[in-house]
Amino acid sequence: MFQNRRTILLFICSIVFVQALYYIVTLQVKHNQTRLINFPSIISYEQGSDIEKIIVQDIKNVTYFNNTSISKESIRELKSSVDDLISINFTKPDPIIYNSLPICNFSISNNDSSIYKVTINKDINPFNIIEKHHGFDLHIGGHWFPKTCQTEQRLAIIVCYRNREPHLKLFLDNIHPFLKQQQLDYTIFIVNQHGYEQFNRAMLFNVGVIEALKLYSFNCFIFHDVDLLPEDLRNVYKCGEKPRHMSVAVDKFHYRLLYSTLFGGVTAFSVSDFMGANGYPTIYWGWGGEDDDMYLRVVKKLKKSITRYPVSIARYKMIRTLNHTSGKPNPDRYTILYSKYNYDHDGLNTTNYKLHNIVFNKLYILINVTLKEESFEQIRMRLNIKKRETKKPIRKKKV
Ligand code: NGS
Repeated sequence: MFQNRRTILLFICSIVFVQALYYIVTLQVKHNQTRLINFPSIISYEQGSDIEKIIVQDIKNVTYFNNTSISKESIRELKSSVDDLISINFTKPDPIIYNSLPICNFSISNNDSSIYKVTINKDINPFNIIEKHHGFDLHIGGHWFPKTCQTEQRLAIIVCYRNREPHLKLFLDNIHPFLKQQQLDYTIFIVNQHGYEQFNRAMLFNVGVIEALKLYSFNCFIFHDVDLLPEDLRNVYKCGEKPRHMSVAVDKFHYRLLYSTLFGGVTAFSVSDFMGANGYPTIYWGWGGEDDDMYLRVVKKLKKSITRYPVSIARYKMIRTLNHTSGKPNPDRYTILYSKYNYDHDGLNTTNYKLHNIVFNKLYILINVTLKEESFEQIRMRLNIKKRETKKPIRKKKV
């Protein structure tokens, strides 16, 4: 009798155990499954208005790779998606004509400051006037490339954005003539964060890269704050062997670098360096820290150093507030920054967003998204970050 009861109990226990095991395994498989990116398709084409635009379909809950590391296959997968998007009217240079052209060779003499000094237009013009200034030779979506020479780089300028229209107008009015003079193949992406969540500058940059690569085989990315305007034409918007910090000398800081590891404002990455760093972090909500994190990614994950143009060239004007207040400083930024979390576990591969639409304006491509804010507790649990006392950064000597 006793023997029988023990056998039945043992039998029930083993069934429960097997079921639990099955449940855990299926949960794990679900979690690790890679969801492929959806491709947008055109839903409407508005003509006749001052701002001619193509609106691209609403896509809900787009998820990027769920793998823990970015592989070469992932890059290839993104690049192959370019072909699928020929349907979108994104004008590209005709390869046959283009390949017969000489390589563009933009260079400027160091002696003649009247040529390289940029005259900044400080008037805030309406969009239709800015279009009249610079839109006449732009392809839809603000794509521009030289007609008389071929470029080796295809540049996407990714601008993080929320509710700063006067800044955007000044930015567009100034950046278009600057980039055309440098003879670049470029497109400007404005990644706009909807909703009431804290601003996440870094995640918006990742979104920009993911969406841009679906359109065209961009191989150079410049991540740009909307309030910075380059003042010197020798500050060439190209990518090099190493990630570059572009906004070295800003007028607001008396044209001096704030600290030697500063990596905010404007940065340039080749596509492979960006993938190699697993993009920007997604865990900085509110102001501060994400650029320092990116600096650490370059050094620790990519195992490269950053590069800069000289202070005399990498000069910028910062557009002053125009009634704009910066986001709330993130109280947990130092804890995250110094936690030594694994960069493979957060970045481009964990960039999740709700894509509302993509609008092909005359001067730029607008990407409207909502981001899902993670609490610090969720971030801590996900990345196994220990609680610690807030520590101020050690600012290194100015260089
Ligand atoms: C550091 C911030 C960076 C920021 C830099 C310059 O303290 O994100 O100041 O800011 N790092 C942390 O908070 C950890 S600025 O003076 O340009 O507004 O970019």
